[in-house]
Parts: sequence; structure tokens; C-alpha cells
Amino acid sequence: MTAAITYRLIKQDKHTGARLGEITTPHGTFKTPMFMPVGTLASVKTMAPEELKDMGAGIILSNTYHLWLRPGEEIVKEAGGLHKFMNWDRGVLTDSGGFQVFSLADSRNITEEGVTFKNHLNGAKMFLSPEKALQIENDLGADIIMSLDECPPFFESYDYVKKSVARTTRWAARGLEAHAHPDTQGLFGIVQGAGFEDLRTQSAKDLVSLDFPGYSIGGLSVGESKAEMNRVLDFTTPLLPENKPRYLMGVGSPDALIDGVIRGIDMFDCVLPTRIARNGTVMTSQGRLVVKNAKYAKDFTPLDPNCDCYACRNYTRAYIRHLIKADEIFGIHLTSYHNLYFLLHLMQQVQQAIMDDDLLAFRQDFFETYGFNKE
Ligand code: PRF
Ligand code: ZN
Repeated sequence: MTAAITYRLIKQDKHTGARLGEITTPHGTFKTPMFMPVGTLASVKTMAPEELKDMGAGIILSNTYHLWLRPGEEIVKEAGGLHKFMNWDRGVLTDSGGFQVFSLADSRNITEEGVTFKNHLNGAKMFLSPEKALQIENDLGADIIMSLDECPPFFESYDYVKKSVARTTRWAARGLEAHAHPDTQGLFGIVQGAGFEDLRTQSAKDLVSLDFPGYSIGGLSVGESKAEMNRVLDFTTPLLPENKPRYLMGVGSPDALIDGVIRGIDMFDCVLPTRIARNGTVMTSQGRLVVKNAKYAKDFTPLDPNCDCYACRNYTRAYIRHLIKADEIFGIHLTSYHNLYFLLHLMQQVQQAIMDDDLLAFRQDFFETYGFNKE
């Protein structure tokens, strides 16, 4: 059997744990570290696939929970899978639905079997198990898929997290067992354990012995400080195999991306760039800028003077502010385009810095102009 997903380490930074690498999926190869734009409902909000390709996106993320509720995985399957359904021929990753059930659904009840909940659309009672998550993900047909996990609150009690992590590991083993297409879809195990070093260690060791083609780190960026997140990454990534990808789930602020890369993370995703874009906020080399603000009404410069994206080459802050104030949807298209370009371009610069053994100096320069912890 050929592996669906392979990771090749090209070069490690001399001074940090950062890795320049390459992930090959049935839908092409992309360089890592990589940021994955989020297309929850099989669309990266406001963006056409061609535009994502133009800016160098090699893989996007979509959501099992949302697509299960609508249009339903059977329709996506009948369309020929997610890639065909949405006209995207590069990589796709689907999250398992666990995290979304915990963050969106009502009256959840977790048992060994799975999780019962009322969906956030019509309140209907539903049941998600590790096997059901796999069946939906197999039908959706993404290149990289996630095991069902529980993401406990970061400051949950030790006893609760201990039980929860052990169950997440049993769920991961059940997912492996239920996986129908291991030759075309790579299933990742998800390390949990909140801030507890021994529980994270146990989780990582147990999942590594199950031999997944890649590993995700979940349960971070859920309200804890950046220092806490970095502390957990410091002891977690060294436990993961060198020849497999590591994915830090739901992290997308520029400073956290750079600090994650330094600790050996290869893949990231987050709704942040597209979500703040729809609010009229952009990421720039000088930090965040709320282009909707009155002070940009007569500002005829680009969103970011150091950016060469389509939005920055052709439009001004004043024009984009006007569009957003007037609810003209082209405005949030331009801010979305710019923010995604900004993060993808940042990752390209990080890849080059690893190549040059220069990542610490790059971090220093970036933080000086962007502003540390402004996110
Ligand atoms: N688990 C899953 N998806 C996730 C998370 C998690 O812990 C997070 C936490 N930042 C984001 N998305 N399955
Ligand atoms: Zn731009």
C-alpha cells in the first residue's frame, strides 16, 4: 500500500527547531511551513480557487461538521468528492467535527461511544462517533483527515483532562480501524492534554505508537497566553517523529506562526485572516490596521505599502474603506485577499529564512515592525 501523505525534511534551521520541508498529497506537493486558508463550507469566504492558487496556497481546510449538516456528505460524494465539488485541485484537509461540536452545538453529552448534541442549525439531535467522523471524511474525500477528538478547556482539571485524553486516544485508534481509504487519505492523530506535560507526553507517545502518517496538536489557542502555548509546544513537538508532518490546529496570528515554526510546526490553519477581513481589519507589516476607521477616509495609499498583492497593487485604503462602509462586498473580498496573501507570503519568507539559517534574525525584524503580542 502506498502512503497517502509523505513528508520530506529539506533542511532544519541551525539555531531553532524550524523545519523546511515538503508534503506530498494525492493532489500535489507543497512546501512547509505552510498556512492553510479555511474554507469551512467548501469555500474560502469571498475567494475563488484561482485566486488562492495565484497566491501560492497548496492546501486548504474544510469542516466535516458543517458539510455533514449541509449539503450532507452524500451530495459531496455524488459530486465526485470535495475537490471536484468546489473546483479545487490542490490539497484539502478536513477537521473531524469534534472541535466544532464542542464550540457550536448545544447540549452535548460525551460518552465512550461518541458525542450526542443538538446541531446549531435546527436543533436536531445528532450523534458523532469516531467511526461516523471517518465515514463522513471518507465520503468527502480530503487528502488529509482528522481523528475525532475532544478539546478540553485549557484550564480544565487534571483529572478531567486525564480521562479526556485517554478517550481521545482510544477514539483515534477506532478511527484508524474504521478508515476506508488509507492509500488516498492520510489520517492524523491529535495530541491533547491541555497544559499538563505528563498528559501531553502520554498522548503523543500513545498516538506515535499507533503510527499515523502525521500528527496534529490540538487544545491550544483556546484562551491561554502565547507564553503558555509556546511552553506546551516546547515539550510536545520533540516527542513527534521527524519524518512526519506536525500541524498546529487553529493558530493563525503572525507572531504565533513564527513562534510555532521555531518549535518545529509545519502546518497551521485559522479563520483569523478571513474573519477579521470581513470586519474591515487587515494585517500589515506594521501590525493590524482597521481600514474601516474614519482616519483612512482620505488615505490614498495601499493597505500595506510593503505588500505586492492584487489588492495593494490596485486599490487604496480610502477606496476599500468606502466599499466596506457602504456594504459593497468587493471591499471584504479585497481585505480577505490581502490577509491571506500576507500570511502565505509570510510563510514563504519564513521558508527562505530557514534555508539561510536566519530565522531568529527574521523573527526579531518582523516583531520590531509588526509589534510583539499585538495580536
Ligand atoms: N481539535 C480539533 N480541531 C481544532 C482544535 C482541536 O483541538 C483546535 C484548537 N485550537 C482548533 N481546531 N479537532
Ligand atoms: Zn496586500
